Amino acid sequence: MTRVLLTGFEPFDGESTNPSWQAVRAAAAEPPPGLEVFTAELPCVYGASRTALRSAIEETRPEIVVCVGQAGGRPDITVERVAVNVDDARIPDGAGAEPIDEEIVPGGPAGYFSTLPVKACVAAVRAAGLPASVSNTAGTFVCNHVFYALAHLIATEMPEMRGGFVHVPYAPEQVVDRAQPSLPVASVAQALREIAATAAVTRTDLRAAGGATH
Ligand code: PCA
Repeated sequence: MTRVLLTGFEPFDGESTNPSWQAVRAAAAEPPPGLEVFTAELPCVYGASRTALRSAIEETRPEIVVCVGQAGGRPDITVERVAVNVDDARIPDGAGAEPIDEEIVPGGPAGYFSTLPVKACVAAVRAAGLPASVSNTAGTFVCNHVFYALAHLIATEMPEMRGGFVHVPYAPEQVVDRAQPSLPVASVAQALREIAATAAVTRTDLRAAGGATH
């Protein structure tokens, strides 16, 4: 059995739900064959999110970590390629903090690449009939913060672990009164199962185009 930790976030920005945590729970309730899936809900707070992630990793000792967050406005499941060493908040976090251009790890590398096979994960979600693409930015809010902290942990302390970040669209109930894209939580959960199962068996990523011109 491959040990997998899936994390989601608490609601933020005035929302009453966060589809990342809903989908993580649904995915873990019916884990793919061969995977033992653990879950943790992270606060949408700079610093505290990272501490909670570390505690969950120490408790569950996963081989693979997939952190998941809501990216309202994106139409598809996006597998993040890169985390950057900066906190630059457009909105306050759950504790009211609004850091501007602060390093997440002082003196750390400018960026880290995901250690998940991002192209293979995108291909697996598409093969399951769901929309997915590679994303080249996880933003500079709490999701990027957690992704960078995870990648730094892997690079400096836990080299045998692999991990990355996946952003998911709004759930339909969040957008009933706005013209915004959404995906049912059950579909997002299926996509997370595909990603976890693919990461567990794929060491060398697919060589497939997944870039963007802008
Ligand atoms: N999305 C936010 C933080 C929490 C979440 O679910 C982000 O993309 O940074």
